Amino acid sequence: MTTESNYSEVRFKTEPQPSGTTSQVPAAPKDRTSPPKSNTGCLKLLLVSLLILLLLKILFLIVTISFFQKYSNLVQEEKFTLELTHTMLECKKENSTMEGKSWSCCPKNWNPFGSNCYFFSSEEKNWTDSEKHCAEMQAHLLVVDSKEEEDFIENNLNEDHVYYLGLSDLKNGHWEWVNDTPYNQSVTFWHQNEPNNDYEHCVTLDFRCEWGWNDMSCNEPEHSICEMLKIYL
Ligand code: MMA
Ligand code: CA
Repeated sequence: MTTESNYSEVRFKTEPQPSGTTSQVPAAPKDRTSPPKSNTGCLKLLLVSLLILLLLKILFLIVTISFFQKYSNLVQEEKFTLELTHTMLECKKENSTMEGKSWSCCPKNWNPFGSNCYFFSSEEKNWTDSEKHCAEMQAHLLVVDSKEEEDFIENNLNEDHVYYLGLSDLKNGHWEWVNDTPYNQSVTFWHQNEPNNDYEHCVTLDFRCEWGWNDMSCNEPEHSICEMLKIYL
């Protein structure tokens, strides 16, 4: 406070004195009282601003810390689950990053296509056990969503094998995909004259000059195709 009053004194002293107006000298003490008033106003404003700034900083810190805690928990959980299921991943650098993650991965020995990974099982099991086997690998039996996906799958199959898909009418008597994707008649690849038997409730891919779908008994041991979403890291 003393320095402030000193400063105002200095200011008054250095202010140019109008020549020949000695009668205006008593006006100085009047002015001397007003600057501290506006200074306290400024000081209050400054203090309030600082307080708001401090509160905002604290709020920002809380939000940032809770976000990082949540995010790191998520990453840890994902890592933990995946390490138990798939010990080896094969990853590719992605150009379009998904939520800041720049690697898309499939388990070793799985085939990447689009946003999915595919596994062609060399073991032959009935339909239910084939689906179980996929589920044990965090996947499900193949669900065909497009002609492109069907073509990719067909190009990777062995013509001497028959493969189960994730399509059956076991539950409600109409065709249903294992992951509840709606059955779309315009995205089906049935062989000619298939499906042909009311007692055949599960769908396979088999080769008859070309690849196509067939309704089959669910008890027949066959190969199968598993599908899972790519893992983004
Ligand atoms: C034939 C054909 C199919 C039927 C299977 C059963 C190989 O294909 O009749 O429609 O589902 O046999 O094995
Ligand atoms: Ca059939």
